[in-house]
Amino acid sequence: MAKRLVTGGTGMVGTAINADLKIGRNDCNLTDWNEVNAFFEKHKPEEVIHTAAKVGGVWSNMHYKGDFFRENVLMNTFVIEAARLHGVKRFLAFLSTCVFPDKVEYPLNPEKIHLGPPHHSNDAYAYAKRMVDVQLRAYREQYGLEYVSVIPTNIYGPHDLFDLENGHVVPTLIHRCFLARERGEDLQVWGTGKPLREFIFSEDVAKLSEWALENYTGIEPLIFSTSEEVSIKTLVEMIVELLNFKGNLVWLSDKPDGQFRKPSDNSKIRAFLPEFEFTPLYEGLKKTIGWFEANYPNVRK
Ligand code: GFB
Repeated sequence: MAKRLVTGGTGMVGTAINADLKIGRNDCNLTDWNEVNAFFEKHKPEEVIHTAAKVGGVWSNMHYKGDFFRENVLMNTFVIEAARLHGVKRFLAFLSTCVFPDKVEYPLNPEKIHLGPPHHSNDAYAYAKRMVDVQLRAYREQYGLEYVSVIPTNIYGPHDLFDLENGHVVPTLIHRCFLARERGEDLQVWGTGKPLREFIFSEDVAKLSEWALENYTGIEPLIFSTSEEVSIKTLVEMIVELLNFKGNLVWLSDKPDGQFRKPSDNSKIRAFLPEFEFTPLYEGLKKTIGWFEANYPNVRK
């Protein structure tokens, strides 16, 4: 078995992936070239799944654009370059559905990534992630490296960041709903509830990533998606039911809706793995909430 390294090994997706070596932010500062280079020199991984990234929900994407751009560009550039220099054979990187243009014909597919500007709410992060595609294409052309990338939709699951302001919608609402229930307060939800999202369970992403690392060599990023759109309102109803919250909902119209929808085309992964069963949203939420309640307050928040 080849020696496999997972960056972001303490994060939501990284914890669910099987690997010989997992590193988190305390093991190696991936925005520092000398540290990254020394790490690869010392540990000599043969395969890499690069999940590490500075990520967050719509709020943090809007308010920390400089940090999101700089940290992601540096991490991705350095990790891919260290992999090349130290002879890594197989490499998988993560993009995100926000890399797609805001105004483009649906469904989203990999040929459309560079056809126009991303949604302004997360453009800094999206451009940084688009550069992963550019770098991998360049490295393939010049060095013949068959490194690959994948595009998961909105991922949720155990070990997520349950920050009340900067997290993604699922972990943030789980945490806020839990607190509202404990304190007997109203549950505050952002926006109108009308936007549509495609959610994917972290353990599904981990399984698909392992498969793709071992089997996929194409240059087109592979979309990981259930292709099932769910409104924020429906998502909230599921979380409320699973947490047995009996209070009132308050929709905060001054908070952002973000992009209205971003439906993606999952036909390629479906064709490769016709038997693969995605975890239904309700089941995934149940597992995530079970994990959250069992681990609270020792969750990342
Ligand atoms: O997960 P989220 O923040 O990211 O979801 P995006 C935002 C949607 O959930 C918006 C609604 O329609 C919000 O109005 N929402 C409702 C909330 N209540 C809340 C809440 O308390 N917190 C949050 N965060 N949202 C991100 C991108 O977009 O998706 C990233 O910004 C990345 O770059 C990620 O691509 C997958 O789906 O809007």
